[in-house]
Amino acid sequence: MNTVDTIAAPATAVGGAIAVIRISGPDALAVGNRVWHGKAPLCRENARMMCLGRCGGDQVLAVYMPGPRSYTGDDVVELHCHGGALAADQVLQCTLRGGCRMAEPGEFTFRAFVNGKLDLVRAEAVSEIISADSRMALNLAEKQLSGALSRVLATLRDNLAAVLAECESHLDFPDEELDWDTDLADRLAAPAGELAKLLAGARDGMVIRQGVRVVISGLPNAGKSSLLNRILGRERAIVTSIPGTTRDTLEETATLGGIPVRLTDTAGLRQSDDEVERIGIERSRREIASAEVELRVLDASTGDPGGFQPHDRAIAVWNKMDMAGDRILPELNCRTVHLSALTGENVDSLHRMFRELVWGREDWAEPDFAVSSRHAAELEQALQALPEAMSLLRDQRWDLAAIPLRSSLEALGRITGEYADPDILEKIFSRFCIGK
Ligand SMILES: Nc1nc2c(ncn2[C@@H]2O[C@H](COP(=O)(O)OP(=O)(O)OP(=O)(O)O)[C@@H](O)[C@H]2O)c(=O)[nH]1
Ligand SMILES: [Mg+2]
Repeated sequence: MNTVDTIAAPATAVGGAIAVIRISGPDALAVGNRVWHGKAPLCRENARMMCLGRCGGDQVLAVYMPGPRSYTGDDVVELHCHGGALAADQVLQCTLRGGCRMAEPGEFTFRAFVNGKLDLVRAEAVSEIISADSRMALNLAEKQLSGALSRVLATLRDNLAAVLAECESHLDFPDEELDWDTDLADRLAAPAGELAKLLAGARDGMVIRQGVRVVISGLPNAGKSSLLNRILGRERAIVTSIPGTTRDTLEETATLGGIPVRLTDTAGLRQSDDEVERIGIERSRREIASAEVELRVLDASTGDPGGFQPHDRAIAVWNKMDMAGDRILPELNCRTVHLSALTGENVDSLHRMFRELVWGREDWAEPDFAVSSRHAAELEQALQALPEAMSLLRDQRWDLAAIPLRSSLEALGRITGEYADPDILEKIFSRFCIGK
């Protein structure tokens, strides 16, 4: 990806009523006017106004957004044409013949980053907004795009940079009797605490971004597939009164207690002579072993816990409570809910209990920011360097103390993109979709 070509790509997905072809770069205006013709050419006077004209034989609305006040910071022209793969492609081909190169995935946002419109953390948020599949993931991405995390990182960087600057001035004026700050090492305590706090939020970030892998397990006929359907709000899995209905594992994404989850329904656990069912049960066991949370469905109409071994990542779900009558159910040594997947009764308590299990407490509130695993790896490095810097500062080894301080600052810089190396940038932006 370079920043001198003029690039073009569809900015909308195929299948919409309208398609937008975006052009960005030094020749955007020239290309726009080469392929689009209206009453007047696009120019400064009609900038940011929708102008009706034609492109190839089609009616097309065009808008010119001069840099630097555009998404990319370059000159941008957008052509809004009829949706549909062919109509949009015809306009795109015109722009390519008119002098554009096809944009690579994320290249518009890459330009915005290079032009200083966004730091890397905010650029990453753009892609997270597009891929968000839960309300919580969307909220987090929107806050990150608005700069919530960037501001915290900037303050941290400023504090570390101030200590480094002072450390370096000791080197520059070693013999001067200046009014030295004697507590330079102590001034690293607050940034270290802040880094540790950010790292503590990394798990929240992973849960919100990637979701939790949840397996629904239990004896045949306990109501596992009914529970899956109830959580999804649609008849996804086959439900019958015949034990052994589900044979293969079945995975769906959903939200449970507002948390994004990948839910796997499994074949009921039992001894079976049927080869297909045996393979299915083997898959069930693998899923149970690898899931982060197990929802163990138990049939309250029989009261049989079916050899379930309670553990702290499990929720025991006594299902079919509508048929339990006044049966006394055995106490299980783990989180337990009583519900009916058939009637929906008390399913909300499963949502609540799941939230509590995942967040570790009831009063958890959505964070304003939570770092991603990429950020966390860099934060670890930034934090690890500080104890050494502190001890060298206490020994007044200014030259040596500057080294871990700089490495800590560089790690922060790799998060925001100040120091990011081209390979990392390439990797991050290639995950974007075309046209973003
Ligand atoms: N009364 C009542 N019946 C239920 C409830 N949940 C499930 N059932 C019934 O129990 C039977 C088995 O339900 P499934 O959801 O297929 O059970 P499963 O655990 O997926 O069974 P397998 O796939 O065979 O392992 C069906 O007839 C359901 O209608 C419930 O809460 N109350
Ligand atoms: Mg089933």
